[in-house]
Amino acid sequence: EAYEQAWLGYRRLEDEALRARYAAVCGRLIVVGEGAGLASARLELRRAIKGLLGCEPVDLSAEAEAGVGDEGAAGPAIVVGLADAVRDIWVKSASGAAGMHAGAGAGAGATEMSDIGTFGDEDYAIRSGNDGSVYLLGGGEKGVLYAAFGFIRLLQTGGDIRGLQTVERPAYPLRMIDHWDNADGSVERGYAGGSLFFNDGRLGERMDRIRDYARLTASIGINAVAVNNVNVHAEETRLLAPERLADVARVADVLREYGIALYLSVNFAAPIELGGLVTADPLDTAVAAWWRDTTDEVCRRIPGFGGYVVKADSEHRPGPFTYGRDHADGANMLADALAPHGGTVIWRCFVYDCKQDWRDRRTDRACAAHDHFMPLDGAFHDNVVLQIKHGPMDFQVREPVSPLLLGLRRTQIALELQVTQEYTGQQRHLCYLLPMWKEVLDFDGGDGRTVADAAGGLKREAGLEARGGGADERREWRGGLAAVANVGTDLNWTGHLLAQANWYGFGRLAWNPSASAEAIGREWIRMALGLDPTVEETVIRMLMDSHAIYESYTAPLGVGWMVNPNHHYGPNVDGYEYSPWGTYHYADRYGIGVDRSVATGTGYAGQYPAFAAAMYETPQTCPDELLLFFHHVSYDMRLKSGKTVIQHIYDTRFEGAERAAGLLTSWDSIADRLPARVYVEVRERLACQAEHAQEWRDQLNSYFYRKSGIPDARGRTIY
Ligand code: BDP
Repeated sequence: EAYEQAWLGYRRLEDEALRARYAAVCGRLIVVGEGAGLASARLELRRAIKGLLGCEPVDLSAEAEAGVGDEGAAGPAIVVGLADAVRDIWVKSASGAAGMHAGAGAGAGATEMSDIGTFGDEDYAIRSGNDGSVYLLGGGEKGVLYAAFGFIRLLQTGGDIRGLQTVERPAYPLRMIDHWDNADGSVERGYAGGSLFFNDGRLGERMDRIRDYARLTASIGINAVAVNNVNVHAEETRLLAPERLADVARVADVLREYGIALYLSVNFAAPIELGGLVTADPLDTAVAAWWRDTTDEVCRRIPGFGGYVVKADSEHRPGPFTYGRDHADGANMLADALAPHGGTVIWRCFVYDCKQDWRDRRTDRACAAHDHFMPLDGAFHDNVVLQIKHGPMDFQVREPVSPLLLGLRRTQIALELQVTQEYTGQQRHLCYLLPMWKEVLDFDGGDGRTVADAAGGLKREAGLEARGGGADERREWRGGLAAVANVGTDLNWTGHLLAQANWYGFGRLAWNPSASAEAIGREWIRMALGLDPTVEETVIRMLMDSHAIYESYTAPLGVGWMVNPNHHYGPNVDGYEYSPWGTYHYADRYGIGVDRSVATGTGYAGQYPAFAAAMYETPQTCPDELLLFFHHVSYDMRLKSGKTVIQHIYDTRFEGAERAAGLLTSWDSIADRLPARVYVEVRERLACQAEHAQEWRDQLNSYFYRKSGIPDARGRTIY
């Protein structure tokens, strides 16, 4: 059923004329060459054409292969293959040497293919031939697959398929999704049912669904997936055991057909827990040997294995600190084990003290990642990528950008985002995250080098040169973007159906970080909900407003953390205030916020490049939305908006709750334009959000009224 295929549902296009135009080209399919990626591309094209246009394309691949093209039946076709292979045939056919085209595409000059000689494995072109044929050309098999999905997207979004001259290259080599799935079938911070991969201890029971997952994931250009939780429990530690690898390999096989490399999250203490050694010291030769042997076996069983994801010395996870070693020692030891197989270590920088004394104001969790990792810049081996959360704390709805992202110049990095909505409404509330992610990617600290650049390794040569590094220090860049998955066994994948847009959007941004949040949102709407312009206009407004709405009824002005402990859903202003997690707002009767200035606070502001550091240093220059993240201020301080802090809190809570209710009204306005099931289930979530936003409003307003004693200037009811 289309519903269960998210944006690859391929419902029949309603516009008959459009269907006819597409069908004229899509009636014939020629796939040049063989291989798993090409097979996946062919299958997907057939499926899409059949669904969208209602006609099975005639597959002429075999005829084309045999060179028995029937010139009499000449007409446009879709020609799919590796750029090099197709070009060779193209050149031949243009010179009349072979009849490969089965009548298709002849006439487009070979010179137009000249630029594709430099294509990497994942790059692709979509080209129109003179007779209207469409050529889907990849540098490698992955490129072919992406070309096929790119073309299908054109059809789904009602695009013009004449005169195509598209060339696409991904901005980053690493475009990764991390699952926090546990072997028992649960998902840490999962809000869409259970694990797709695990079921009661077994891995890969739901192969059909995993295949659909691979299709969806490849369709947005994701090429790496870690299947298990970064918190690796005993059961998942055992995934490295030879008897469990067969299951892992079965899953990896399916992902590989879609150009996706499987990664495993590993337990740093696995040599002890699994290997029976007495230590996991990364500098111990027996430990290194255990990892080498284990990794050899993993890579033997899983061709194209991606590598390891590691959460070490964080939130009670074991790590190199236990042995007096640093994170470079730990990461490099694993990197050496993976290097002969081309694998990568994704080492997480979410390292901080989760047992701090809340009475001690000097320890600032926000400083931790920078403090731990900046001194190690340049110390990591070539196949280590440091994965850095977008903010210094933990995926709050508003945080400044992590200064570590811009600070590291000689280390490969990946920006870590959280698609699963742990702190952004848990897929019960609508929160389209792309506007926030775009702000992160575009942030530049004042010197023009953005986070998007840093994640792509751009402009880093300058840094290397500056410290005298020569060509041998320049390495192949492996970094990029990674994100925590928001999918599960729910039939619509994401619980809140509109949360699919975050999954879709993450992949599209990882492919091209300069695409706009709105353009990506519109694409998703067309693919998932159809081509009705009223639906599109309504839903895109809902998506684009939703992050601001969520922010406006939850924790104000960047302070964060006013949620219920543990599950993190719903308001609880002091829930984390007297806890060891480093998550405080310091509200008292005079004011609120965390002083992170250099002059009088924790010094965190000083971790930024000069321009940003100066901006954040004083309340006068700090942007309003981050004021309480950086400063402790009185309730009657005036913001740049002209309002006092307290009045801002009241106004935005009232507005936020109203606007949340407005989302429901918008959705209701398109009720009869949506499939009934989609309408009903999203409506239920929006109704719940509207109600819940009032709870947030009331609890926050009451708290701050009681703390400050300052009434609402507009006299609204505060309990
Ligand atoms: C926090 C989550 C926790 C994760 C942790 C992490 O609450 O479940 O294990 O991040 O990223 O946001 O390691």
